[in-house]
Amino acid sequence: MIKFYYNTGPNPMKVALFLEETKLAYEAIPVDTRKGEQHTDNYKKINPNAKAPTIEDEGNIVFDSNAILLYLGEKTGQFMPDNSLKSKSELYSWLMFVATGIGPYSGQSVHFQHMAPEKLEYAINRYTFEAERHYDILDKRLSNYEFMIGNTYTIVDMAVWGWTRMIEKVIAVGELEKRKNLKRLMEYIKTRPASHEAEKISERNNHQFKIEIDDEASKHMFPQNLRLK
Ligand SMILES: N[C@@H](CCC(=O)N[C@@H](CS)C(=O)NCC(=O)O)C(=O)O
Repeated sequence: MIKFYYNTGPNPMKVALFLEETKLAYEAIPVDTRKGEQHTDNYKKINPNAKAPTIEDEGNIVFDSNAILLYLGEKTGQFMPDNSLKSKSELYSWLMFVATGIGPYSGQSVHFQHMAPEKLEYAINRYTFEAERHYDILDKRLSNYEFMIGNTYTIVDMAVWGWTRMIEKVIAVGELEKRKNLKRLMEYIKTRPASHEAEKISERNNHQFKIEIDDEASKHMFPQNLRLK
């Protein structure tokens, strides 16, 4: 059975969606990053980057959400486009665009608006600008295609879903409404029972994650701040 190390952040949620869509058997194992569980030696053996998610499957360890989606997509053959090089060119390009663009810019945009000890206008402007630009690119792509890769719902749509669920926190309230095509994709995924199962993963498993971002949580999640003192 797949071991799925997760928290309820946008990156693990993409994987939760895939697992629920495919109904693969899995055990959900919480990694409470606000309590520092990502930094234990045991966890870093399976995720050297000390973040969630990670999976263990048949002796294989895969970390990084988009790598996990690709691994599970290839393993099952589900939610993947056809095997042509043309489809692969699109799959790899858009999956990496989400991994290296949407994810990091969204993360920094949330950080500087909602987590940083000071409101730095320069940083907020840079990251909200880049986040807006990246979501516009998704919206434009979806104005030409029903899904990110043509007419098929794939792992790329799941990767997009993970962060777009948070767009109001990433940019501002009303930002999904401004992007009608992206909104259409989000509404489609909402009609799928798997997305609701994914959203309830911690509740179903009775896992209680720490909610407060207090000094303890900040110490674990933003270790760079120690250098400021
Ligand atoms: N590139 C990684 C990023 C993973 C990531 O940032 N995970 C967050 C949850 S969404 C986390 O574990 N944060 C805890 C920390 O930064 O200490 C991926 O896509 O899996």
